[in-house]
Amino acid sequence: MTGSEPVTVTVPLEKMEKLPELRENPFRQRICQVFSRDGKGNLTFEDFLDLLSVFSEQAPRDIKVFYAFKIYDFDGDRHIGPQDLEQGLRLLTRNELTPEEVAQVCEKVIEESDVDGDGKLSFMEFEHVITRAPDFLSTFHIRI
Ligand SMILES: [Ca+2]
Ligand SMILES: [Ca+2]
Repeated sequence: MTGSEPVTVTVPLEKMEKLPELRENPFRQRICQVFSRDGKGNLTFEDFLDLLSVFSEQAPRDIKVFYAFKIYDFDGDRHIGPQDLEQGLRLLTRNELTPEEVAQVCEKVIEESDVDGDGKLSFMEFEHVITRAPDFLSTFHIRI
C-alpha cells in the first residue's frame, strides 16, 4: 500500500503439498487454505508455524477441534452443512464411495448429531461428534 512492501517469506501451496508431513493428508490443500492469510493456500512463515503448532502432539485438543471445524467448514458459513460434509467425506475416502454412499453417510452424521434440528452442525454439535469418534481427529495429526 505504501510502496515499501515488508519482506515476507511465503511458502507457496505447491511446496506445502509436497511436505512429507502433508503429502499423505487428503485435506492438505484445505489445511493450507485455512492457515494461509490470503486464503489461497500460500503460507507466510508465521502461518506455517501456526500450522505446525496446531498439528503438533502437544497442541491442546480444543485447538485441534477448532481448526478441524474450520477445515470442514468449506464454505465458511460457520456451520457444517451437508455440502461441507460431502466434500470432506470425498476427500477422506479419496473418492472411493459412490455419490449415493456419500449422501447416505452425510445424512446419517447429520441425523445423529444435529441436536437443534437445523439440518447442519454447529461448532458445539461438531465437537460432540468428535467426542464420540476420537479417531476423527487423527486426520488432523501430523507427525513432526
Ligand atoms: Ca459451512
Ligand atoms: Ca444443528
